Amino acid sequence: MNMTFRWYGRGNDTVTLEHIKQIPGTKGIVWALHNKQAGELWTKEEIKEEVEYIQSHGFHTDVVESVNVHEDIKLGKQTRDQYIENYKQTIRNLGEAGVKVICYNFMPIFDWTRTDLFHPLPDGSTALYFDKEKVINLDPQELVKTVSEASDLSLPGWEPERLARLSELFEEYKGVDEEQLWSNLQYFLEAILPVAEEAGIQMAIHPDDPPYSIFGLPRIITGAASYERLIRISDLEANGFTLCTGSMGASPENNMVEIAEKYAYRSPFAHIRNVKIFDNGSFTETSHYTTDGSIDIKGVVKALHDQNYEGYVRPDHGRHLWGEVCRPGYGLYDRALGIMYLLGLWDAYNNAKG
Ligand code: DNO
Ligand code: MN
Repeated sequence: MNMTFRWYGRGNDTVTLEHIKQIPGTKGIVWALHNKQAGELWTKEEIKEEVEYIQSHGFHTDVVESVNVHEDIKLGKQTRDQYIENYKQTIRNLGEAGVKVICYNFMPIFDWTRTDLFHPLPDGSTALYFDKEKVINLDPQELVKTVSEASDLSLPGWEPERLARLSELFEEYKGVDEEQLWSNLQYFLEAILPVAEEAGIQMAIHPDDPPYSIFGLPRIITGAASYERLIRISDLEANGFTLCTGSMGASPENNMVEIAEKYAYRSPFAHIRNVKIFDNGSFTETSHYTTDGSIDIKGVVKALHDQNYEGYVRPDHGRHLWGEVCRPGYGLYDRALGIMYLLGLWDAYNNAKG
C-alpha cells in the first residue's frame, strides 16, 4: 500500500504540503492541473513545474486525479476526436514526467453528487450527505444552486462553465442511454489505452458516485458487472480501475470486501473511506472507522493485504472537524486520522502474518 493524499495545488487548497508532510507514512501527492478545462491539453512545461514543486517537498507525483473527459466524448459527438487527440497527448506528456496512474471518470454532466456539503453528524462534526429523496424530487438546476452556494470553492466536476450549460447538456443526453454511453466509453478507451500502455501509464476509471442513475442520466460504472464489461472491452494492463469504497459502496448491493478481493489486481489506485447508508437509500459520509459506517473498511484493507497490494491508496474524503474551514470533504484532520487508521490496520495484518 503506497499511501497518498489529494492536494488541489498552490493557492487552491487550504491544506499545504508542509501540513501533509506531518502525516506519518504519506509518500505521494495525488495532483492535477486544476485550472484546466476538460478537453484541454496539459503541456510538458506546466506538468514539469507542478511535479517539481511537489517533489521538492519530498513527495512522489505518480498519481494524477483527474484528467477530465470532455462532455462531447461522453456524448459521442463528432467533435470528440479533437478532444481525444488532446487527451492522448496529455497522457504522453504525463508519462514523460514519470506519472504512473491517471484516475478519470465517465459520469455524464455531474461528477460526484451530494445534496448537503456540511451535514451535521451526532459527534458535532459535519460531512458530505446525499438525500436520495431530494435528488428524486429536485430539479437539478435547483440542487446545483443550493450546493454551489454552500461553498466558495468550486467542486471538482461542478465547474461553473459547465454548469452554466446545464439545460443544454440535459437536452443532449436525451439521446444517450446506458448502451450508447458504454459504446462511447469503448470508443474512447480504444483510442487512448494503447497510448497509455506505451507511456507506461495505467488508466484507472473511478466508479460513479452514487453508483446509480440520477436525474434520469445514464450511469454505467456501478458495480462488479461494470468491471466485467470493462475487462471485456480491453484486457490491456492500462485498462485499470480506481477502487473507491465510498462511491461504489454507497449502493448496498455492492459488497466492497468481495469487490476488493476480486478486482484489486486491476486497481492500481484505491480510495478507502466509509459511508453510512440509511434504510431509505440516503447516505452520509463518516469517519473511516469501520464501526461508524456501513462498509467493512477493515475487511477491505485485509483483502488488499492478503493480495500484497502495492497500489496507491488515499483516504479519499473526510468529515470537517474542530472548526476547520476547507474544501468540502477535503480537510486535513479527518483525512489524516483516516490514514492512521488504514496504516494501523495494515501493520496489524502484517503482524498477524508474522
Ligand atoms: C471526489 C472524487 C471524484 C473523483 C473523480 C475522478 O472526491 O472521488 O471527484 O476525483 O470522479 O475522475
Ligand atoms: Mn473516490
